[in-house]
Amino acid sequence: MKIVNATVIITSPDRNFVTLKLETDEGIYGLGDATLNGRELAVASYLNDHVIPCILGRDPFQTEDIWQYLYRGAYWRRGPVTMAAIAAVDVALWDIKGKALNTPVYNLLGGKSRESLLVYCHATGKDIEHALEDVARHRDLGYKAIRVQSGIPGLENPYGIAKGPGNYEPAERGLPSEHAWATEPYLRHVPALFARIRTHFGEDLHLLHDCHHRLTPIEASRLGKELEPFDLFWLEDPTPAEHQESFKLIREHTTTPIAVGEVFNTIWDAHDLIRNQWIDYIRMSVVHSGGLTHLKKIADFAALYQVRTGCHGATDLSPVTMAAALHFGTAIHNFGIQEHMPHTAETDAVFPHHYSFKDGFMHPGNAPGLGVDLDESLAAKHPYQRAYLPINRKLDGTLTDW
Ligand code: CS2
Ligand code: MG
Repeated sequence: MKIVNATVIITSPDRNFVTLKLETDEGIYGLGDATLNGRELAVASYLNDHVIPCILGRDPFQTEDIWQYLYRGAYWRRGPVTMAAIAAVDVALWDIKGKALNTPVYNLLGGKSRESLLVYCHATGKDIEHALEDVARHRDLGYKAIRVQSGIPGLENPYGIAKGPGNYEPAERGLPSEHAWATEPYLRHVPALFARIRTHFGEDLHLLHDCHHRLTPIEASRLGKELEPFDLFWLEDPTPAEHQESFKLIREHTTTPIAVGEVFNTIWDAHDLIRNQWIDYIRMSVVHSGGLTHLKKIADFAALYQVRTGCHGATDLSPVTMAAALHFGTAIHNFGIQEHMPHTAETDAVFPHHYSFKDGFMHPGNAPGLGVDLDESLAAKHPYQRAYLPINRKLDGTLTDW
């Protein structure tokens, strides 16, 4: 079998998605997600201008060799644009392989280690009362694990909180908006939020919280310690992770489990975090970490240190990535949890899929390959629209992490 055609399809049903479609001489095609929120066109160009010419004519079954060719052959390794482009090719190849062998991708990755995957959703509210209402709503939808974020007194529009009814969307169309951030009221508020949730909902729900990289290691240590009585499933992205050793300080101060990795691209971003057991969950995604070929190696490495997976699953990862994550999580031994931020009906219409949600768990479906498709004529009706993630500044105007 040979790859004979490759197309990059950019569509914006309600947010931007970049998809790679690889076609073979036997009429089988595969899809790979290449979406990099706010930098979508850079990956599209990387694929069109530099990758596609090199892969036409190759055998799509050679997932390992093609991965190494794109990673090593470029000379310039790593980085989100490169690794998203490699992931798109890799995932499309696994999709082709599954379809050609008439089996779901999970069977190619080790077969079923479990029947379905525990997922967590997002509950948000402009204040504690509204957050409690949203937790109740998600519990009633069947979720067993809920990430909770709430507005902070004195801060307008903090990131991660829905502005109106319905789910929140990280990116905003147009140029980046700017918001004020202050750590002091946040640190005072979050323990009060989780105290109320536990009092109200009892011990059964798994509760999670995302710090969006905004704390210093010592601030994160304090928060982790203060949240211990509320038994969190995890505290996510407590501090930026370029300096992996920052997590040592947090680990030494708190037993609250720590999750990190949605912005990582290769094993080298997480190597020290994993081998020193400074984290409990690695959140790298199929699309931003070089695809299934690389993420499988990362999961196997993490398993040696009892670190489990908790793949990023926000709406800026397309249904192709969600499908790939579910096949991956079905097969690996050290699966922990999967993030589930449901896409809108418009996105689901552009990407019809076989995966499903029921009673707090997801299932990838049993269709050959990934079990997700792209309706190209519908996709063409939704052209790209510039969109960015918001920017955060401290009250004095200094740019901060988010
Ligand atoms: C968030 C994401 O889902 C999460 O954990 O951190 O919303 C993240 O901010 C976006 O995916 C960024 O593109
Ligand atoms: Mg996050």
